Amino acid sequence: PLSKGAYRTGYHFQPPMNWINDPNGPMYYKGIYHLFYQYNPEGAQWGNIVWAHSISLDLINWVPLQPAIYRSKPFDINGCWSGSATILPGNKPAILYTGIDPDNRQVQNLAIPKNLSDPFLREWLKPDYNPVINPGPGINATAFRDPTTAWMGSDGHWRVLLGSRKPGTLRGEAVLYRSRDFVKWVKAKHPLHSLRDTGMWECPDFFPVAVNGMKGLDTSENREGVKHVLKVSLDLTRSDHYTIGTYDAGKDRFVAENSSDDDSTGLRYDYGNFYASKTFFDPVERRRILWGWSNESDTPQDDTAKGWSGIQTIPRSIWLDVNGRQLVQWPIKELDALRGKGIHLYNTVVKSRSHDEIKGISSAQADVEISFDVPSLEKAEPFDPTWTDPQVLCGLKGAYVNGGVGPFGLLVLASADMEEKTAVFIRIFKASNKHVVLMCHDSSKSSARPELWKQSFGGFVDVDVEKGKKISLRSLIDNSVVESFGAGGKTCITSRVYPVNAIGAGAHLFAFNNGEQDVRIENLTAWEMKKPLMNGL
Ligand code: DQQ
Repeated sequence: PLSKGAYRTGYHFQPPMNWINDPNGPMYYKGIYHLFYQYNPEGAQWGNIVWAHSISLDLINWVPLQPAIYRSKPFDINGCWSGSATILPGNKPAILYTGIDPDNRQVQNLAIPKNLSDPFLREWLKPDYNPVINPGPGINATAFRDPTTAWMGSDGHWRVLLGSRKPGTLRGEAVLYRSRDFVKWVKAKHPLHSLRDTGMWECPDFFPVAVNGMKGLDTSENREGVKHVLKVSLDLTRSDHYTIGTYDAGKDRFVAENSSDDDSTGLRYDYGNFYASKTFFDPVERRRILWGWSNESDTPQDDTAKGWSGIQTIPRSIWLDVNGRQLVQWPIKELDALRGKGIHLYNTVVKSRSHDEIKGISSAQADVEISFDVPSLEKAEPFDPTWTDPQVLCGLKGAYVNGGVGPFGLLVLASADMEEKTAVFIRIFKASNKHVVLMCHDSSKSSARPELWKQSFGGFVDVDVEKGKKISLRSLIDNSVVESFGAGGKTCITSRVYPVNAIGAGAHLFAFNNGEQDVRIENLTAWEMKKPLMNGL
């Protein structure tokens, strides 16, 4: 029998117990970072939702406070659902969130700090004039939620988006509201954006990115050299998708850059278990930071037995790639402070059809950075153009299906006998005019427990591998989490796994290569990760 604590994470955000989901209202205020999140104070399943609240100086060590927004008024008596913070002029934070009213309608409420001189923002007032936005005509009252951080247009009026679905259709939409004073909101005639057949859009996020450089922009910034990103969480597939485009501030419309992208559901922040994400602007480091929720993939009965469910992924800096086609994400640099004992390998060949243990650290809780050198692409398997879904391809061509160039990468949370292991790997194919790089998490052998959901995940990596013939991987391993970043953060995958033997001191780490082509580890550094202060534990 497993000890209850075996799957708790060491450095990912978690409260001591109970259910958590979406990150809410992240912000920086007077020297302190705030994170709120959907929380059930009464158990390890979703329900009774309030906004739990934690504060931090570095986004890594967290101190818990009392729930900030809880069910107390007719306009939120059945739940305080997701929403966002906006810093109003004069450095005054305001929160817009979805309340569930006595008729189970989704209404939007405003909450303001009781005492602006408290940097912890412990108490929040919900004025009696709430709700500030009611589901009006043309809106389905059970598909109308999750207000974004608001932004100000050049006319000095605020704008906010709400996730919705056009009544009687499967058209997802980001409904736009405008306000002069943040209290009285008027619906715009047209949604900012919508797309047929995508179902309910949850947790929209809309923000500017600089065309040049990695610096983040405050949400209202809009000028030459700025593009906009619209992200929505698709309830139908439980995955987060974003599109890069132009925001026409005059017409208040978002034009997706590539019309064929506009027809599809766009790009993914993370091709694994990652949902209901939200960004915020950090004025201290002038960066935009992404938070996302990673759900359990064991059973609800396991959640009850564990007494908890859900984590937040490591906050990631996010910026526009130099190629302008996608965003790049990287764990915030503050995480490096948790790196403890480390080992370093360089210039080591991983022979065809072999694996090598990476010894010298305890790897149940670790950070591994590795760069591979692929001497030749000659043996790359042919790419079938019908392979359009990388997740399906990772299922078909898993880590244990021998290939040409790859699969090569890491086996993490592996038991000593290697019966249990989660593979993080790269596989390179040859298409008619270029090479296609695939990154996968293969969880099929992650646990000896047969009842678990062991989905493989994958994404294509938009790199020119012919050029340097190099590719990097970074994996944040944390007991039941594997969070990986391919090619410097161009493709990210998060998985939840529940090994029986590969836990604690029983967890091992390997480099592997099931391709025909030898590959070389140019550099590998693996660190044990220390435990930060995590909500009182
Ligand atoms: N979770 C919240 C909703 C949101 C959903 C409820 C997304 O506001 O749409 O807990 O996970």
